[in-house]
Amino acid sequence: MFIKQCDDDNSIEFLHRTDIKIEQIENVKIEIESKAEMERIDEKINIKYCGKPKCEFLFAYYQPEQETKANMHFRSFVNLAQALDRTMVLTNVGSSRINSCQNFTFGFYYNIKALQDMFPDVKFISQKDFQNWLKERRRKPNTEHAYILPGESNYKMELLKPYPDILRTKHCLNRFDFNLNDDTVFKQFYTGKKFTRDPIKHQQFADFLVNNLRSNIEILLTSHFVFHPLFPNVSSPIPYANHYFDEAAKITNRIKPYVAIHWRMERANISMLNECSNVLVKRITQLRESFGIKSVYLATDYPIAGGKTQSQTFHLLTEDHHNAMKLLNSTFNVNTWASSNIFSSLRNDETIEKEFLGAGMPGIVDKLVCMDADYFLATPEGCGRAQSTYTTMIIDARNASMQIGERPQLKNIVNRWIKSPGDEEN
Ligand SMILES: Nc1nc2c(ncn2[C@@H]2O[C@H](COP(=O)(O)OP(=O)(O)O)[C@@H](O)[C@H]2O)c(=O)[nH]1
Ligand SMILES: [Mg+2]
Repeated sequence: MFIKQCDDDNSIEFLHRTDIKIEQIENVKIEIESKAEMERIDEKINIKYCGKPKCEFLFAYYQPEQETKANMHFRSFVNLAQALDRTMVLTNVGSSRINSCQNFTFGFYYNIKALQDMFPDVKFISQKDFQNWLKERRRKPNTEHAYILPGESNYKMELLKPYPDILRTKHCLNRFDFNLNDDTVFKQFYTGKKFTRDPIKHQQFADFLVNNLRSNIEILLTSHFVFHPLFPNVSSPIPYANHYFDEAAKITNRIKPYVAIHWRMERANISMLNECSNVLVKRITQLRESFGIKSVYLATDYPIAGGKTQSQTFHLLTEDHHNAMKLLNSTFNVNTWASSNIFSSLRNDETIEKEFLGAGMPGIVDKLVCMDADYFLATPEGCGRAQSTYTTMIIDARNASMQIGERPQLKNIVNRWIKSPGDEEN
């Protein structure tokens, strides 16, 4: 019976030696029995956290872009978790980011129930529960690491020298009690050039990724620097948590009927800003006359509440930006998230107040107010970042509402307040 339990060669060799005392054999027996006992305990812990004797997680601990893009990237990794039949960790959020260093649970930004409905086959676990699972585990689980990059002429994968220390310090992975060390397998993938242009190539890359990440490792850690979806089938954005809808409704109910302007000032042509503001003022005046619009709502990455810009990639803020805003503000009573007393019940907490004044929470409220607006004006070329996924998400939501007859107040989907050649009226 004892021999049967020995599944490693050292123990068998040990048994064949003649110089071993009885108590040493007893010690080995205890060790082996305790190993089996630990396995049993770990199985119970696994069942508690993932419903199975063995857990297999996917932990996409870092999304490289801000909220709208991070939302899309996160869905790519849910697709991957689904293809690999792994439980997806709901990474923390904050400051318009999704990554393991943030302070807030995923549910602070997103509606987890809606995410589950979008991906009924995928199991999810919160970052906190994932950490608790790791803490409880007797034998700490092993990891494998995958990093995905754009480029190279065709898709490929290579094995790299492990870099666990960077991940521990830079991505806060020292907060997780798993084995991440020089024995961990580190895979690096390249997507190949323009891999999303052709749906067949796109699918081939996705299959390559999935096939090379199939393993029975307990934890698959992933990160990337790819700006496109990893899989060709892209689902709609993960809906925001209910409290954003509640706060947005407080604003819209107070100001309707209203025109919402999304002015994404990042990357504006500085010499155009004055004209951008002038034309916008004229346009709003016309709209008020022709559509009986009462109020003006401004959503912008300009720091309307003072301090830093609302986009972390918006660095060049000049006197021209300030003057453009002054002109708008001196002409109309402009409503913004900063002039609306939103989230008042949450803001006595210092961490939430910091988040509230940063790029995350106001960005989500602004987006929802723009989706509901009677009339929507978006940033024209030259006045800022006209090609913005943030704006696109608003346009897509308004477009969908028009199609299904929801939001009957909508008078348009989107217009740019200065027309470029090729702009369509809608
Ligand atoms: N509060 C606020 N923040 C904005 C607005 N527009 C952009 N931002 C910020 O800038 C970020 C833009 O990044 P992202 O969402 O990836 O969209 P994109 O960079 O425009 O494609 C958002 O997540 C917000 O943090 C806005 O109208 N209001
Ligand atoms: Mg961005």
